[in-house]
Amino acid sequence: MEEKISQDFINDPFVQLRQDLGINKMDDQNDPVAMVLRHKDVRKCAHNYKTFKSGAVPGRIVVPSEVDIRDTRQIPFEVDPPEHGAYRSLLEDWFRRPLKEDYEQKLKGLIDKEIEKAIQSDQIEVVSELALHIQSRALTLLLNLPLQEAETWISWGTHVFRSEETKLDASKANILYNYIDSQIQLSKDKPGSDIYSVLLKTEYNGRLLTDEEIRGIMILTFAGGRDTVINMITNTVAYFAKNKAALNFIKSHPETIGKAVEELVRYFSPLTHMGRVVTEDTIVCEHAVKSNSRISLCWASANRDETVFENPNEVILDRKINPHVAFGFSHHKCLGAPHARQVLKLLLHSLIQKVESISINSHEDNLETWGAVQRRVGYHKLLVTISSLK
Ligand code: EMZ
Repeated sequence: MEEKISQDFINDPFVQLRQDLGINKMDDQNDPVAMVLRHKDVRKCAHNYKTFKSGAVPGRIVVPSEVDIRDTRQIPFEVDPPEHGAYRSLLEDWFRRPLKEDYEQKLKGLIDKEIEKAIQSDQIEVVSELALHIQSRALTLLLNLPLQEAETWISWGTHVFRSEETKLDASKANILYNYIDSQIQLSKDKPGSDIYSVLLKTEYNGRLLTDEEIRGIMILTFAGGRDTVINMITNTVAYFAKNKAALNFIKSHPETIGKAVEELVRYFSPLTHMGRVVTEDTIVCEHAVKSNSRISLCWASANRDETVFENPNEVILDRKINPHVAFGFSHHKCLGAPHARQVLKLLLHSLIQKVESISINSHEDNLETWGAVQRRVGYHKLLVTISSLK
């Protein structure tokens, strides 16, 4: 019981501040952020794009801010309505392909293979040997590129802008930018059916997308769905290791997998928060915020709001009402969400079909620090043994 309490504390470190103040003030590279913690306020601010904008200097709405390592605007993430919707509608069909049956079958085959490999090893490090591999190989389907291309992405490690030594690593970011530029050039020279070739033919406002716009779309595709998906997979494996009954519950109730996916995403909230730049002096949750300062929408805190979710610190795999905001809310909702949901759904299918139990041999937490608050967003390392269903 004691272990459960301390674990919940790490998972919902915002509880006291959310209840008492509704805001967590923190500094980020001398550009402070007021984190908005309550579900209702998060949704209200997310909806009000005129006062809380995404279309600021590229990189500034990310916390920690990426202004020093990035000039390219990520699209549609750093664009506000109405342009946001216009860009989004160009991309939506492509990013919804994961819901098609033949795509799903391919993705299932790919994830099954990774789980089978994991079962065959005596021990596996989940972050670098399972989650990163699934994320990168699954991405080849989303971008419609050969599977082999994933080897390059795997070599970059879990985050494209962060390395072990530094939180914002410009030289690492440059590897990604140069890679994207060379891919755009390759598709110009020899058009195919990959995402770059498709974007090069796409029209926006009666003209073709520019290279800079394509770069912005691709940086988002690589950066936004990387550590988030990796944390999601790693947390899920750890969760089933610690809760064998939960794995058995899904085995006997596979029809709950859709709800289980939403619940695990709510509970783990792989992206803690996302910033906005304030356009006029205003009040958020009774706190004055100044024009040109930053707030952030704390999805992780909103998803544990006890005024919205019953028993918020419990994973209820078949939770009926689940208005979580883990993929964002209102205009800016995650473009990669259909893909991420499919990856998690098929991972659950694979686990219930192939796995008897999982045991954790050792782990190293991945803790984030937001002002006075620390949150465990995932693991740096998670060594497990996965045993096969007989
Ligand atoms: C940005 C962000 C997008 C950012 C929805 O989240 O994800 C972060 O991991 C990246 O560092 O650049 O893409």
